[in-house]
Order: sequence, then structure tokens, then C-alpha cells
Amino acid sequence: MTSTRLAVPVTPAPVPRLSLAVAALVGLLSMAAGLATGHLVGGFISPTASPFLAVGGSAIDLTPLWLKDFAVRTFGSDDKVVLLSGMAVVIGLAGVVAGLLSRRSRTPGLVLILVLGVVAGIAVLCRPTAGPLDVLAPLAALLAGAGVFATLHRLGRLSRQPAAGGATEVSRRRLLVGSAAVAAGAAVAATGGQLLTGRGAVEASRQTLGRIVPTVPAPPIPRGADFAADGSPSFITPNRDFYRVDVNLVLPQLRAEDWRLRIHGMVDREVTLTWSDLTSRSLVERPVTMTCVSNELGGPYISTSHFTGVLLADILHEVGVRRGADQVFTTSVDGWTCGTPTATLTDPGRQAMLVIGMNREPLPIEHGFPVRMLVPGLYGFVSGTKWITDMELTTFDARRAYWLQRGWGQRAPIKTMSRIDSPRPFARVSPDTPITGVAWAQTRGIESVEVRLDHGEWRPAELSTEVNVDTWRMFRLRGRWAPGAHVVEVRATDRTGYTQTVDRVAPIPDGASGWDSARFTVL
Ligand SMILES: Nc1nc2c(c(=O)[nH]1)N[C@H]1C(S)=C(S)[C@@H](COP(=O)(O)O)O[C@H]1N2
Ligand SMILES: [Mo]
Repeated sequence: MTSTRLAVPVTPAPVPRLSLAVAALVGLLSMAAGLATGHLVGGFISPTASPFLAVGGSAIDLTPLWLKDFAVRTFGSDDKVVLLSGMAVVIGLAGVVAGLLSRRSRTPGLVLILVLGVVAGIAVLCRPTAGPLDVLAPLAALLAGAGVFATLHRLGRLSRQPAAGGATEVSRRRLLVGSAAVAAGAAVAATGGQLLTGRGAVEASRQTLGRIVPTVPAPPIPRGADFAADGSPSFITPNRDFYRVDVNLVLPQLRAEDWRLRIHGMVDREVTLTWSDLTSRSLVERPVTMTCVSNELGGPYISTSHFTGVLLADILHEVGVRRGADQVFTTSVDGWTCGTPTATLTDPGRQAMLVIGMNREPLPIEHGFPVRMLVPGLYGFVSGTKWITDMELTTFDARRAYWLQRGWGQRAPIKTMSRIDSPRPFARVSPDTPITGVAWAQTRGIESVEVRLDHGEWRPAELSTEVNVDTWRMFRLRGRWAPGAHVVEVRATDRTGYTQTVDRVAPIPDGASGWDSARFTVL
């Protein structure tokens, strides 16, 4: 069919559409502006008021166990950086989508921004430590995001409007300048927020404490407590190398002078302890090896420090624990919770502590400044509450702690384990390279360690001098190994006579087991 239109139908003036690139940019920049503003305002109020960090914190709390396990296995201690980067990418993409949906009208983008703002507000207000003022941060984020979106959207459309003379040129330039200004402003605000959530005031409080001097110092570490010269870890881990595991994207900032620990629940006399209450008591120093339940076979989450603190058995004796209170339920200042068997803490032989010092320094902030709990022989998640502020005597039936709610075990004594440290996996070494590593069985002590090469006979390894049963012990096997490829395996026996079995068990729910092994080549 051929028909020729003779008359052009009357159409309304075309609505200028944003180009794809400008639409995406407008969306992206409004997200950046919102996040950065929220982070900055949060910096003034409280770190967990920052919508970005609050959403990250909620993500950590809601992450299913298998995914968390995968993240830790894949990214190790970078898992938090990976989480935050991933979130930034997702939020950026949401901004791009908001922009692309709004090439004609700004309404869809504004609606999406409103929804995200509300979600961020909910995340902030649901943090365990949220206060009413915190809502200002997501509110500021929402206003900044929506404001930038509306403004840049208008400039974008003006720059497309067919206009007389150089008006379009002018609008284009204004769009460009506006975008650059928003990008720069967001960068400044984000950096400012980051500095404010940093460790300024609390690090100062920590510095003024000087050294932590115990009333009852630990005996000196004997010679021969490690084989560090041959590749084992050093017996005492320097504070900066001590492993760190927690659910925190931001470190709680609690000054020693503001610290309080309320001990209550099934007790005869409720008390609230202050920093000076602790430091005026007898301060006991002991080397103890801490271990994380999520440590894989051969993993790095084990370290040893000289811990100084107050014995918990004494404090619990003073408050008078009521019959039936089988759980000590502790909470950190940011709401993380932990359940420990009462009997373990009241046992004077166990020497569980409220710790204030590590290697004679005040606790580093990431290790729980100003006060944390330490229980030799229990994995950290059921015993090691950092930034501790509340201790409730209760029952295991009445309250379920953070990790118990997420599939980890309720009672978790540290398993007898060993790890090969040298040769490193796939190392190429000389024939006389010693095989070294560590074994641990806190509260029981290590009786012997055996090593075998290429599935041959088990050979007893030399053990380092024992410091106490709550610390690790190094092993070493010397020899001349034949040239070629080898596999080395290790197993430890504790003082109860238990020998590690070959069965490989994953960390969930109460700790990994199995023989660590390493392949290496003799040149
Ligand atoms: N407040 C708080 N305390 C915590 C945790 C945490 O996430 N929050 N993690 C626990 C776990 S799982 C371990 S293994 C130890 C680790 O202590 P570290 O980081 O000082 O080595 O802290 C414990 N205490
Ligand atoms: Mo842990």
C-alpha cells in the first residue's frame, strides 16, 4: 500500500529525554551524594547511624552461615572490605537504574531513592545500639540524594531543550559543573565521615593509660618456648599480629573512663564495675592462647598474648551466683552477645578474666578496649566478648547468643589440634629443612606430636618447653629428606591421651578437626 501523507499531523513539542549516559550519571551521583552525606552526618552522631555502615552491619547479621563461611574462606580478613565494596557497587547500580528509568520524568528515580532511603532508615534504627537521633543520618542522605537527583535531572533536561542562541550550551556547562561539584562534595563528605568515625578520642584515652602493670606478673617465658628460628610462630604474638575476628564494620569507641560493666540477673547483689574498680583490684598476668572456632584446618586464627586482668571467679563469688544460673550471658557495647557456661567462669582453676591489658599495653581497640572477657579453653565466640558492658547471670534456656542464633554450637571447648607452619605449602627447600609447627589443647596440655612423611611411619617430634596448659606448644622434626616431592602430616596427642583423628570436620558448628598436611619439594 502506498499512501503519501500530505500533511504532517500536529504533535506536541517533543519532551526532551536525557541521554543514556547523562541519565546514568545523574542517578549515580545522587546515590554518591546521599551515601556520603549520610556517612558524614552519621560521623557526628554515631558510627552505626551511617546508612552505609548500618546496611553493611545488617547484611553481616543476616548473612546465612554458609555464605559467611564462604566469604571468610575466600577473602579471609578482607571479607569486610569485600562486603563494603560489593555494597558500593550494588548501590551505584541502583543509582544507574534510577537514572535510566527517569529519562523523561524524574518521578521513577525519586520514588526509588525514597524507597532506598526508607530501607536505610530501617537499617539504622534496627542496629542494636540505635538512638533516636540516628534517624537524622538516613534523613540527610535521603534529602541529599533526592535533591541532587532533582537538580541534575533538571539541568540535564535543560541542556537538551532546543533553545535559542547559546542557551543549550550554557545549560550543558551548568550540568557539567554541577556534576563535578556533586562528585567532589561527595568525596569530601565521605572522607569527613570516615575521619569522624575513626579512633581519635578513644585512642587518646587509651594512650593516657600508659603501660598496664600487673600486680601478679607471669613468670618469664622460658627459653626454648618456640622454634621461631626454624619457622614456627613466635611464642608470644605481637599485638599488631594477633588475629582479629568480629562482626564489626566500625570499632566501638568506648573510653576507659566511660566504661561500665553491669553484672545482674540471677545474682544476690547486682553490681556495676567501673575502670577504677578494676584497676584497684589485683591484676593477674598470664600467657593464654586464643583460638577462633571458624579456623580451618591449618588456618591462622590462633594467637598467644600475655593477658592482664581481674579474675572473674572472684567477682562472681562476690556478686553471689544463684542456683540454676547455668549461663553467663555477656553483651558488648554494640549489642553482640555471647553465652558462657557459668561453671567454667566460677572455676578458680580456669582463671577466666576480665582483661584490660595485652603484652602490658592497654587492649588495642580492635581487641576490645577497654575491657574484654577471656576464658582459656573455650573458642572466642562463646567466651571472648570484646568491649564488654553487660553480664547477665541466666540460663541457656532463657537466652540465645549471637552465633547460637546463626547455627554455631552452644558449648564449644577448643579441640586438640596441630598445624604445620614450615615448610610452607609447595615450598622448595633444602634437604635438611626442619618441619615445624604448633599444637594446642588448651586446659589439657599437649603430651606429644607426631609427624609423618609420605604416609610412612609416624615419628615423634621434638616439643618446645611447655609454658602452661593454656598455651600452644611448638613442634620440630629434623632430618635429611630425599630430593623430590613430599607430603607431610601432623597429629597431636593431649594429656588426656586423646590423639587427633584423620576425620576432617568443617568448622561449623563447634570447630574443625583432622590432620593438617603440606606438600613441599626437596631440591
Ligand atoms: N563484641 C564482640 N566480641 C567478640 C566478637 C564479636 O564479633 N564482637 N567475636 C568473638 C570471636 S568469634 C572471637 S574468635 C574473638 C576474637 O578475639 P580477637 O579479635 O581479639 O582475636 O572475639 C570474640 N569476641
Ligand atoms: Mo571466633
